[in-house]
Amino acid sequence: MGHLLPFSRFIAALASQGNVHISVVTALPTVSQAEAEHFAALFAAFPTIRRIDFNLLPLDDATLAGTDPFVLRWESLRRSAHLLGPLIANADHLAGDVDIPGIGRIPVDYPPNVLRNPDSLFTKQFIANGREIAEIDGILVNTFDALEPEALAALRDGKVVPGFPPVYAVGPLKSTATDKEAAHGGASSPIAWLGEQPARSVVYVAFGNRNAAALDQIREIGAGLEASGCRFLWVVKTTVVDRDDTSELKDVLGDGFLERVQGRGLVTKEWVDQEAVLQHPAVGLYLSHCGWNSVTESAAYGVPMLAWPTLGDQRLIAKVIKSGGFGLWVEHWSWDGGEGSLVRGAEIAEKVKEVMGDEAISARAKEISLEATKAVAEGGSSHRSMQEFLATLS
Ligand code: BUP
Repeated sequence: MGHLLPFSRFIAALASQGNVHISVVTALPTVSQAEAEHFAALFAAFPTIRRIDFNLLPLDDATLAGTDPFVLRWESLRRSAHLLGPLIANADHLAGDVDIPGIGRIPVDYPPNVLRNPDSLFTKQFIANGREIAEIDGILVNTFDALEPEALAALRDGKVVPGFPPVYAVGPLKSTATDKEAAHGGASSPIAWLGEQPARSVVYVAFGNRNAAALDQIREIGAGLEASGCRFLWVVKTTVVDRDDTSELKDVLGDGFLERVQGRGLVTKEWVDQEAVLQHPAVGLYLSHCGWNSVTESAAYGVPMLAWPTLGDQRLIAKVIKSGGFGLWVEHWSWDGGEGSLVRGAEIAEKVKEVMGDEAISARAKEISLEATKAVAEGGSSHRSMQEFLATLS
């Protein structure tokens, strides 16, 4: 902390000069809780600072057992130093970052990739729709004030576009009976299985409706879950459309996987009642693709998240998790299938264990969930927004 404090004071002094673009390289994982909290407070206080996560190589060296953790930190920095140059060089290529008034600077690779192509049909629709939005009567959003305070304030205060229409944040919207009809029930259902697991012990793993991972990535996820030692409930998708999926789980997951994890891991290709899963007391972490519904559901039920965005707007959504402090986003994890992009099981296991043991994240997730409950209760921000919206109809 003796090094970190003067550095962050220097950063604050730089930031107060105005018109200075600041990037801060944070070495991860942090050694102490105090350090983690200090970083979180720094980035919360200066949202325009670009954070570059420097994930240190793990120190698998038995000869160092018993060494002072801060000395070990120097050693891992020393051994990872060769990664720093490429990391910073890559950050330099972020030309094209997006400045959103009231929000700050968004790195160029957060918004959907397709928007970088001005000729794509999607980009043309996006721009035309964006212009029209400023003309409409109001906007209903499935979010709540405590989840996205800056974005909502920026829109409502006219910082993004002067005279922007009213924004009614009415979330989190809860599931209805029709959602549940699609989920399979009975004694072998995931909910029955969760009932047999200890509190906060299970990692729920699901990557949404349309994110089919490549087979080698699926197997690395399996290896990671197995190596983490945690219990897990994993919804596996191998095709973009479920009715095309004729594969057998045991072939997808590889020889002996299901037998090895029997009892502590449940793997399914079926649609699960995700809301029921997330509100189950046995669930302690959601490893997620960061679809917006999934994130609001996890926030509503206070489940910490490990963010692994795959496509579209999911990196922007992962940023909400990071800013909200209720999860961890390992920014270099991708699904692009490019050479070297495969995320290895060992790293997945390490991050799963890290978030499962992170009390600050868990406490923050609980806080957000309380905020969500307050928001929709009588007199809460979402409840009031809903009333204001209804009043415009009469
Ligand atoms: Br898979 C699955 N059960 O098994 P998102 C999903 N869901 O209830 P999307 C289940 O579907 P993007 C399952 O609770 C959420 O409400 C889940 O929506 C539910 O992701 C919804 O999270 C999924 O927004 O990707 O639609 O896959 O939004 O990025 O297009």
